[in-house]
Amino acid sequence: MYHILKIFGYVFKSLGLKMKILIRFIFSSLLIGSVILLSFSNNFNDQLLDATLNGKKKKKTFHLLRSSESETSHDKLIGGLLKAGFDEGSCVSRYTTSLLYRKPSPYKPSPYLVSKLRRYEKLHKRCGPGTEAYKRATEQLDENQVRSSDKECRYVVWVATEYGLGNRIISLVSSFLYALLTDRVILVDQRKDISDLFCEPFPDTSWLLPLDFPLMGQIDSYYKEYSLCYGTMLKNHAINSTTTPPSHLYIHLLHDYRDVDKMFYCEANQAFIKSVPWLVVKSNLYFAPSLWLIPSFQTKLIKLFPQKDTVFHHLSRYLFHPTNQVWDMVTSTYNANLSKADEVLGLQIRVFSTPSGYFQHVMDQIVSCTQREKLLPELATNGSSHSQVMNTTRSKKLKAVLVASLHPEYSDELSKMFSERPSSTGEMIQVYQPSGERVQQTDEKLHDQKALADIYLLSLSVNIVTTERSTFGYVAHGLGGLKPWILYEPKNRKVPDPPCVRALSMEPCFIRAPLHGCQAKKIKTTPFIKHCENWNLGIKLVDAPDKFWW
Ligand SMILES: Nc1nc2c(ncn2[C@@H]2O[C@H](COP(=O)(O)OP(=O)(O)O)[C@@H](O)[C@H]2O)c(=O)[nH]1
Ligand SMILES: [Mg+2]
Repeated sequence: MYHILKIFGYVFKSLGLKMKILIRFIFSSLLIGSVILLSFSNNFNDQLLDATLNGKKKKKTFHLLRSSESETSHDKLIGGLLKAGFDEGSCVSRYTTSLLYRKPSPYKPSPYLVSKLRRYEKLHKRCGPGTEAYKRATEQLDENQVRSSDKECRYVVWVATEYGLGNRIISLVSSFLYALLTDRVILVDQRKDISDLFCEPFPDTSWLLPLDFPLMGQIDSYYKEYSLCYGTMLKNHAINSTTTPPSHLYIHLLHDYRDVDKMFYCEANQAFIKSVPWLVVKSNLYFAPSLWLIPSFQTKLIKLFPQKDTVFHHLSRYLFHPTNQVWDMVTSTYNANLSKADEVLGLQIRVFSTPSGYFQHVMDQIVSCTQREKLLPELATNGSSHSQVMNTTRSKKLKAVLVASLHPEYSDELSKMFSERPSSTGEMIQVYQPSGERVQQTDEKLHDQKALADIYLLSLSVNIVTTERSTFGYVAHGLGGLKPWILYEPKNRKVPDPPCVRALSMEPCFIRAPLHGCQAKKIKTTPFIKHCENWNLGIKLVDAPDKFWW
């Protein structure tokens, strides 16, 4: 290199003055031109990236986002959960989400989970849409028979059902876990707005089920009656040891499933299912806990998730990266309203009664729960002014309350309450609600994007209060690695006593668990499976040893 430069020097010296000036001019123009081009191409991405980082720069206290430290050394691959090398600009949230969290997640993925995900990514790339293997696998669907030579790729097709975003996310996580455990590739139905919400999670391939998938015209009609519904085949005694496996099966795991459908969770039935290349799954449930009760899966699961209540937390952070549009909503709200606070309390208020709306007893319940659990301060005694309280108390903390609800009245009331009278501790309480959609409008693009932004914002809280049996709340606390306080369902329009309870774990509840089938005994005796708080029909994962030692 040194010699080349030396030769270039001699040649340059020997040139005339005009030639030298011309060469200098060309080089300088090239340099300036490329710098301008580079900055232009990064401009949009930088703006979003900046939006993510800006909130952090405004932080006041140490435990919030620490500017220089988190910008340079933040764990953008979240402990190896994510793979490096994706284009950062097309999905800014992928590597910057962790910047917005007030502290890094204390839950680290196991090395086995990390290596399993890397192997999964390779499998998905080999079998995903557009590959020869995918083409061969879909040809089997036309012929409706399994070619023994073509067993290299097997699939789980996750169908988007009519249920809300929370249900979609929890069932997708469960289906992905099933795919991981059975070496299948997951493909997601893209006909609803999934690609307006999430970026592609796997490198150099796609998780979207191609629109020309051969069964696309039929899958909406699949239900319990369908002859290739697995439960129905069992009911009709259509499966025995000599049955040739079909090229696809429909697995019905919706809340209205029958005992025969629940036999999907039995170890003995998995052998037949394994031989079927295409599984079309409809679910609105978080069925992961029951996968833990299938003995051959449990061995793998213990290695994948040594801390058993981290399944949803890790898999949701691995799979779901909001699109730039949604991320813009999250970061702009965060930077404008939450970044300056010393602490954020998330309040997720879902009113399931009909009619839904604002109710005084729900408002009273929220105040009662948050004050009793010391999540929000009491109000100062009547007559004391803001300045008096500030002078007599030491705390000058700013607490932001992020409210997610379809009804804006809850945050309005809370805000009014804390603006009219100071808090007894001197803490400043600021209430903020990013959206107030009033009615559920699932599959409206902007509505669903706002819902996802709300879920992400809730997940950034330090503490979170959610509503009993709300899957929207499940996703927010699971994603955030937060053990929520759960608001009990009010009965007869009265504030429940107690108003809320601390959750057993950050995992979602499997609200329609197969309590009476092959897993009945195991549900009772497995230490890391518990009935959900106040909901005996459901089960959830908690962190506990694998076996009882007494
Ligand atoms: N933006 C927003 N949408 C909500 C909120 N609560 C409910 N929704 C909408 O209503 C749907 C409710 O379905 P789901 O997510 O399954 O939650 P669940 O009904 O509480 O179990 C969501 O997907 C949203 O479309 C909220 O707090 N914010
Ligand atoms: Mg729901």
